[in-house]
Amino acid sequence: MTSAQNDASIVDEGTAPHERREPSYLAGGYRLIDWLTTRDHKRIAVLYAISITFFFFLGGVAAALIRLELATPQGDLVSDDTYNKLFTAHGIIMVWLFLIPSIPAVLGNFLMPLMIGARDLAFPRLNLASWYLYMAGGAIVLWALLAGGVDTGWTFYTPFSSMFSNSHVVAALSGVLVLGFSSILTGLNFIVSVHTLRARGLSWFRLPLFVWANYATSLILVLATPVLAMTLVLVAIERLFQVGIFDPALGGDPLLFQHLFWFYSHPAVYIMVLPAMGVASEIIPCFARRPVFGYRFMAYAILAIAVIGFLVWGHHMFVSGQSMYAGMVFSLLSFLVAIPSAIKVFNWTATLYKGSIRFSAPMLYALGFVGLFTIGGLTGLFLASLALDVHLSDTYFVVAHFHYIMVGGSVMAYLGGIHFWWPKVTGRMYSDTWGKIAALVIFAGFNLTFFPQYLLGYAGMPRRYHSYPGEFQLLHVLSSAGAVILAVGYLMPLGYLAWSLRYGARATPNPWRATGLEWQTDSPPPEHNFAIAPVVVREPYAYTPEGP
Ligand code: HEM
Ligand SMILES: [Cu+2]
Repeated sequence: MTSAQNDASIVDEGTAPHERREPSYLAGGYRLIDWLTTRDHKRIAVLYAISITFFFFLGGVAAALIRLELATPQGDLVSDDTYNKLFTAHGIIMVWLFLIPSIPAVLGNFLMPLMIGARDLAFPRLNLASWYLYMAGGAIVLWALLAGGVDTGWTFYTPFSSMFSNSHVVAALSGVLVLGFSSILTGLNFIVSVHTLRARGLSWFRLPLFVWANYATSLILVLATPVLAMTLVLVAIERLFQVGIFDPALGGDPLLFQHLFWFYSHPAVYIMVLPAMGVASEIIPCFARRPVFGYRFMAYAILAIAVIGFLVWGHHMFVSGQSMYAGMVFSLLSFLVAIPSAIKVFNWTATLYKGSIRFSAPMLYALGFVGLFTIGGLTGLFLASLALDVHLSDTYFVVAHFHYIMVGGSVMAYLGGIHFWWPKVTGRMYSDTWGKIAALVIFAGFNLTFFPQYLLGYAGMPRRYHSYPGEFQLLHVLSSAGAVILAVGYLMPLGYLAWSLRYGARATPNPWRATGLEWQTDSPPPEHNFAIAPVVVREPYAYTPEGP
């Protein structure tokens, strides 16, 4: 594209690109086999979207049963053993089958090539292979859960997992291992693509923050996931061959497992939240009609979070018996990671300042993300304080903390991204009113579900128990009631988004008057993304109150 065509207003009028319209990526072959053998990053993104939506609702069923059990103090709905299996299934599905792939594999796959002005990712076949690995890992995990389940918690703590549990630990581990390879390959693909396929004029500091976020996430995926893979293999070896690695009775060290597990799993929480930050950074400037505040700081903050995130794993082990001095260092480093996170929150807020804000559905989700992420992050600081954590560790306070970040934060942002890019992906507009209603229902349901859990945890309710003293019941009932509202909220988009596929108005190339390259091509984009290779001549987020 020339600089003139790069001006979104020209594309908006639907002139040049519309006249010589290439068929959209959806038009090239409708059969199942065309989809299952596609190498188009956009179709692979759709495959991922369908698969992770399935797992999201499956994990949701487990959550619903957990909340139902906790509505009464007695452990009466399911047995203690079944309850253990339920929260393990919920955790494994939500972390590895939904949250880790959600934004990178769905929105990232669809948008990374478009945003950097490329025809596809660097390795399209590898991209398809990642999806097959994801499906294989999902099938193995599903088998483990259906064949009798796993009762270790998603954290697989040893020596329980390696020596004592009578459930399908090895099968579940194997599934997660395969899922790990899927993430590593996606990460690799993104890294190589950003380095080699950027359009002419698209220097690093002109990249959309969504690209920066997914790039940093990919670095974590590639560097941390192998540690998880190795750790899972070690657990399987100890379990299958009684080689002493983690079990003290065999001469092993149980804390070694926790170090290795959290060395992956703390960075993994940033795999879940950095892409969400990327989504918010696209939506907020667009609906405030303002350039993102402090673009470079936003990019550096992403990198800082990715790097410091590797140094704080020991904050999950304050009560494990690790050295007090280690605890102090991990506490300090955990406070440090809050600084770049806070910079991002301040900069999103500053972007809104004097903006001409439109509260459309994607914006409501993005603002919900910022608020809920902030609450989650701030309560992380409570947990990072050594003395407080002794009181709060393994209570519902921790459960509330990570749900505020992973559900209030990441899931909210994922939904915001789905609403923002839905016209681009499908070529259809959905009802903004329904989008807004769903966002509000989700926001209300979420807070009613999880805020009481902070109070419960502070009052001493331990996590992973299926019965509890009667005085906790009121807060538990509130939480379960909130979960019903939240479930309704999550089901709503399924309805109006599906409806839009058939009856929604046709989307123009750039319905939100956004500045990213992905809006400079048709909705839905042609198979090779751009009719003419784009040339970037401007800084990102060149928003003005009236025009693009
Ligand atoms: C300001 C940044 C953050 C700080 C200081 C922080 C601090 C902590 C601490 C100290 C714990 C351990 C609590 C305990 O076990 O007693 C914890 C648990 C947890 N955090 Fe955070 N956190 C932060 C951000 C995040 C983010 C961004 C995510 C996810 C996207 C996250 C997800 C989790 C999870 C999943 C757990 C519980 C793991 C488990 O035991 O199952 N945290 N956090
Ligand atoms: Cu952590």
